[in-house]
Amino acid sequence: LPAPGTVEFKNVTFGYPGAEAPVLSDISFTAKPGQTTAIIGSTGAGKTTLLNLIPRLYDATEGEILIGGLPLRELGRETISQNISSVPQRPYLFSGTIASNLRFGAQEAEEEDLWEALRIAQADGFVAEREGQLESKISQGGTNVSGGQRQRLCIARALAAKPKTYLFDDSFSALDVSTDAKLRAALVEPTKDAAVIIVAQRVSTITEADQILVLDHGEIVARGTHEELLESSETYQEIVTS
Ligand code: M5T
Ligand code: MG
Repeated sequence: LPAPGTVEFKNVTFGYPGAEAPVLSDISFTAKPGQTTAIIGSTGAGKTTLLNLIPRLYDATEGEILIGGLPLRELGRETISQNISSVPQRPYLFSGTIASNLRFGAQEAEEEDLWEALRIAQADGFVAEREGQLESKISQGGTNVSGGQRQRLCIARALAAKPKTYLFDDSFSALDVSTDAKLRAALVEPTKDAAVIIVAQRVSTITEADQILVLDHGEIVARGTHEELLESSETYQEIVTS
């Protein structure tokens, strides 16, 4: 079997229930542990939809998704949530404390582990400044922290769970370029044995990725490293220069 955490798409096609045209067509790729797989493409290309198939928010219409070589459809909800952490495009905090939000996928985590996750996510500074720190209150939806803070808290939550597969949906584009770079540098060590899939808007976020998939109207139109795609893909060149 492939290593745990490996994500394989085999000829996956997906359409939303009731819609005529599929949103994803014949998608095949493998995201390996120890590697970063990036997905880039214009708005509406199907990037979020593709990521959402991995924790089974929806099931593929055709084709197959395998996690660590096992069919996703045969894995229970529990197994999926224990092994895959997803930072959604609109990250969500629920009413409670910072600690309870961070312990969502890691009930056993010690305070020290939570601080470590916050440090990696570049969120320790603003948490340290809040009255009550880890015990400071979060309102429903996280409306009492800024959008960028919410995003970093959700990244910290994903890290605290120590999954085998990380999904980041546009998690870095709300950050300024320097925080984005610091955060991604800090992520290298804690995610080095995991499969990391990053949806990005900014090319600078993904130039180091092991493979980049260029998605256009639900199809992978090119794939390769940043250097390879600069040579081979007009769509990628357009994204780089836009
Ligand atoms: C791809 C449609 C959407 C678009 C296409 C989430 C969602 C999307 N769609 C639905 O019909 N129902 C849904 O619940 O699917 O959308 P996406 O996957 O959200 O695209 P993206 O993530 O590449 O776009 P963006 O703007 O986040 O860069 O036709 O209408
Ligand atoms: Mg999206």
